[in-house]
Amino acid sequence: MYPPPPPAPHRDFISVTLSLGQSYDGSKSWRRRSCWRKWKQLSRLQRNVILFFLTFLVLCGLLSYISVADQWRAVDGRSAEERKARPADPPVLPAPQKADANPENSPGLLPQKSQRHFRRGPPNLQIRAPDKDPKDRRQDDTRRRDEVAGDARQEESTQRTVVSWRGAVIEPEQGTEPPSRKAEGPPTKPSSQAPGIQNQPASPNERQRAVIDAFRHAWTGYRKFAWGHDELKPVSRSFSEWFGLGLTLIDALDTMWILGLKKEFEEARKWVSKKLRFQKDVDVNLFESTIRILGGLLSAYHLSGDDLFLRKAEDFGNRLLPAFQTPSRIPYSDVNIGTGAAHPPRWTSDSTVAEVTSIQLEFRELSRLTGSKKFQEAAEEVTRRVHSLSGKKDGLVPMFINTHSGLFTHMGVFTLGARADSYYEYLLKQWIQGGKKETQLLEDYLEAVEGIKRHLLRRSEPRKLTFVGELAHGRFSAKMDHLVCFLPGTLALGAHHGLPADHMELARALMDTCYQMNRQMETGLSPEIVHFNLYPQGDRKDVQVKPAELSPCCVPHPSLPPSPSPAQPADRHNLLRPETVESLFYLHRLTGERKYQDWGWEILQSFNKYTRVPSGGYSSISNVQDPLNPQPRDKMESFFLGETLKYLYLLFSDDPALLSLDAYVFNTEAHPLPIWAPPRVG
Ligand code: DMJ
Repeated sequence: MYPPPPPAPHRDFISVTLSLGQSYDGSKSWRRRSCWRKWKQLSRLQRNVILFFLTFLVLCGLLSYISVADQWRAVDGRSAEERKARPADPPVLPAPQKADANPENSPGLLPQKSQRHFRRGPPNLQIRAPDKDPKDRRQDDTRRRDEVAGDARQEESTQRTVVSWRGAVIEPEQGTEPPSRKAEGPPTKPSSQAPGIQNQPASPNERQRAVIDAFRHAWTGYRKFAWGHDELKPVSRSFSEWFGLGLTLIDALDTMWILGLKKEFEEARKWVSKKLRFQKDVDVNLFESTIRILGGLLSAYHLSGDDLFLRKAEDFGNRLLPAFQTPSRIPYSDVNIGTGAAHPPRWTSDSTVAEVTSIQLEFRELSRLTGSKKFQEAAEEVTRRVHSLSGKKDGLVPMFINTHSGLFTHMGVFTLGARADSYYEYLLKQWIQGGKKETQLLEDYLEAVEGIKRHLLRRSEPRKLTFVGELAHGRFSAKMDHLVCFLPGTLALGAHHGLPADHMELARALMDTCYQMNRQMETGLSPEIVHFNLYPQGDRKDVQVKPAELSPCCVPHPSLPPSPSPAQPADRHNLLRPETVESLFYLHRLTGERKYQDWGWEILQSFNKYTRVPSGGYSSISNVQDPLNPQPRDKMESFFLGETLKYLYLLFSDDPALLSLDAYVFNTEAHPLPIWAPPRVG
C-alpha cells in the first residue's frame, strides 16, 4: 500500500484550469467530483477570493446592462437594426458646434436611420377636416409617398405613415411590427371634450389674412437666410444659433397648421424628418428648450396627428431628463443633449424659479402620450418641493432656487416679471390640464393672486391704471416688465374655469394697462420695462420709460456673468414679444368685446410699420420711442412666429371653437396641449 498522500500545500496563487474537452470516459459526474475535490483543496482565503471575484463580475455585468439599457432607451431615434450594426456610440462625442455652424452639415450628427413605430393612432384632439373620400386620400397618399421618397426613405422606411393635410390620416401599414416601446403604463386616452373643435377653420377674415401675410413675410426671411437655424437675423440676412436645433422652425410648426399654411408646414415637416437630430454635443437651456421644442413638437403632433413629432418629442424629452439629477431634484438650468451632462450656469448653482416650474405641462403630456411616467414624475417632484418651501410671501415666490439645497435664494424680492412669471401661469394651467382635480395647484394659485393684490398692485397717475409692481425687501417699485402682461390673460382664463369673478375684473383692468404700455409709446409698441408714475402733481404720463440703468430690485440673471458695471440695456427695446396680444386673445375670447380685437389690430400695424424688414422677416428694435429711428436689432425671436402671430390670428377669429379653451391649454410658448379628459366611469 502506498502511504496516503500528504495534504496539498497551500499555495499563495490560484490556478484555474478549464478543460473544454470530454473527460476520458465522458462522465459528467466524474468532472463534477473532480472540480469539487479541487475546490475543497483550496484554502478558505482562496475560496473567498474566488467567490468575491465572481460576485464582482456578476455585479459589474448587471450594472453595465442597466446603464447601457438606459442609454439606449434615451436614444429613441435608433432602431434595433441600427443598434445591431453599431453596438455602441463612439466613446468620444463630436466636437461642440460652432455658434454659427450649420448643424445639417455637421460631422457630429449621428445619422438616425429609422425610427420606432408608434402604433397608437392620432389623438382625437385635432383640428381635422371632414374625412376625405377614399379617392382623394389615395391621391394624397401617392403625393406624399412621392414627396418623401428619396432621401426621407432612410428615416421613414419602417414607418409607412401617411399624413394628409388637415385630414391627419395616420395609416400604419397592416402587419407592421409591434411597438418596441416598453410602456410603464397604458397611455391615457385623449380628451373626449374635443370633438367640437374638429372642424375646418372658417376662411380667414381680413385681419386674419393680414396675420397670414405677416407670417409669410417672416417665413420668407427665415427660409431664405436662416433655414434650419435657430433665429433669423433679418437685417444682415443671416442667422444666429442658440441650440442649433432649428428653433424658429419648430416653434412655428403649429402656427403654420393653424393658419392653414399647408405648403410651408409640409416643407418644415420634411426638415424635421430629414434633418432634425438631437444626438449632438450641445448644451440647451432646460426651460427654453422644453417650452419651445418639446412644447412645439407635442402641439404639432396633436394638431397634425403625425407620429413623427411624437417620436421626436420623446427622444428630446429623454435627453432633457439628466437635468433633474441634482442633490435636491430641482433641475439644473442646462443639459447637454448629446452627453447627458447637466449643470447649473457657470456663475452660480441657482436655477430660476420660473424656469424649473414651467416645464410641467409639457413633461406631464409627454408621459401621458408615451405611457412612460418618468417625465411626469421628475417634473411634478419639482412642483411638490417648491410647494412646501418657506420663503414665500402670501403665495408669491422669490426668483431663484438652489439646485443643491433645494431652497429659495435671493429672498425677499418678488415680481410677476422675468424669472417668476410663468410659475403662476403653470399653477393654473396644470390644474386645468389635469381636469381641475389637483387642488394643491389651485390653492397655490389662489393664494398667489391674493398675494399679488395685497403686495404688488397699485394705480398710476393721472389715469389710474392698475399695474403690478415689484417688491424688494419690503420696498415697492413701480416697475413692470412687459412680460407681466401674460397675467390678464391668465386671470381671465382662471375666471372662465370657475375662479372668482374679481379675477376677471382684475384681468380687465390690467389689460387696459398693458394696452396703454403700447399705446403711450411713439411707435405703438411696448418697451421691455416700464415704470408707472405714482404722483398726481406735474404733467407726467402714467407710463414712463427709464434710460439705461439697473433698477434697484434687479438681480442679474444667473446665466450671465456678474456685470462689472451697473448699466443694463435700455428698457425701451421691444423684442416682438407676445404677452399683450396673448392676453388680448383671452380677453376677447372670453368677453366677446370687439375693442380687444381693435387693440390687437393697432399693435399688428405697428409691428408692420416699425419692425418689418423689406427683404423678409421682422426685427426686434432698440427704441420704441423713436418712430424715425427705432433702431433694428437684427434679430427675429422664434416666439414671434410661435406666439405673437399665432395669438394675433386667434384674437381676430370670432370662432370660439377654434382651439377651444375648454379643450386646450396653451403652454407658455403658445403651444396648445389638450386638457385631459376625466376618467370614464363604469
Ligand atoms: C417666451 O419664450 C415665453 O412666453 C416665456 O414664457 C417668456 N418669454 C418669451 C416671450 O416673451
